[in-house]
Amino acid sequence: MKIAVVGATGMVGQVMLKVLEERNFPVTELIPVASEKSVGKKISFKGNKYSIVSMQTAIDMKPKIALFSAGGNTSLEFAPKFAEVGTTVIDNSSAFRMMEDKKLVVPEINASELSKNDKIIANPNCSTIQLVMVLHPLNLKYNLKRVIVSTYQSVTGTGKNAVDQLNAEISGDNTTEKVYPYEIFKNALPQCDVFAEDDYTKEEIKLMTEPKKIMGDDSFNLSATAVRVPVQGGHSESVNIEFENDFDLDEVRKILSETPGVVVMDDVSNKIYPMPLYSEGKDEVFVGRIRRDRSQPNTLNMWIVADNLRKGAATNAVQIAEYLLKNHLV
Ligand code: 2RA
Repeated sequence: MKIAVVGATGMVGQVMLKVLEERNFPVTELIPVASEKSVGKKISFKGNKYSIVSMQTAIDMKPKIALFSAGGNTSLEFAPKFAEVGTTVIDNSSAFRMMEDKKLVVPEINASELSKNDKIIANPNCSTIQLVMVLHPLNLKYNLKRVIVSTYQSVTGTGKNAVDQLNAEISGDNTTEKVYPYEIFKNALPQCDVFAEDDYTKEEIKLMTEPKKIMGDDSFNLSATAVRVPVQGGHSESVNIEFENDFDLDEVRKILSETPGVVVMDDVSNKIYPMPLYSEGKDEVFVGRIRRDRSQPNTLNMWIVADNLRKGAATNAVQIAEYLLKNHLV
């Protein structure tokens, strides 16, 4: 199958290529796309060398699927052009996520919504994906009433320049270009993305809106605070969940441990809990510190960690492509 990866030289694009290889996705021809300055450069994939091509060249090659991770403006301009030539686009930007006529998909939750008519499919925000992987099975059992989430997000979510800023600051080089408004090393920035309405950031608004669309349920409330921390392995989230109905903690752990793609790491007597240093490079969503909230009935706290570049982006996108292929939707 002819597959394009748009943004092939970016952090997520590189992980998309890695995941396509690891999962042995049936790529017969790879079409790597990046900015004009990268056209002609070679990249390796499955032991072969491929030249990076321009967007128009890729469109003209009519790939079956195009995985996009090149920013919202690029997606808005070029995803429809790929769709016009019959390509199915899986887009990792926020451009199409909340559009009425576009599907926002986490395969374990709502892939069944997909049809042959979906030519542009939105991949959810990384911090959303790990959250809904845990919320969904619990919602089915206990009915969510209100969710409060505080995130501790990896600098990889901002891209390579942010990782470079952190590593430069760690080495004492404070001359590098600042991606963030402040130093990130030894710091925590209560700002992921730009501020929008009601002094929430765009990241927080994504966390408060995308889960309802993915889960097909707007009966519960969400409030979010997104924080950037000097970490590289993945995003962590402290989540407080109030249900309509009471729950049993052992049953909660059993439900989550039986949820595909979720791993329960919850044995505090042995200091077993999820941490981003150990989630890096893995595709599962790790959950621990599961405990009843003594301050309010029907409420629990938990800690959720995942590699934001993998299940939070590249792996989820490739899993959507696998679903499309398996169900003859491409
Ligand atoms: C971030 N979720 O972490 C956003 C985009 N990847 O910055």
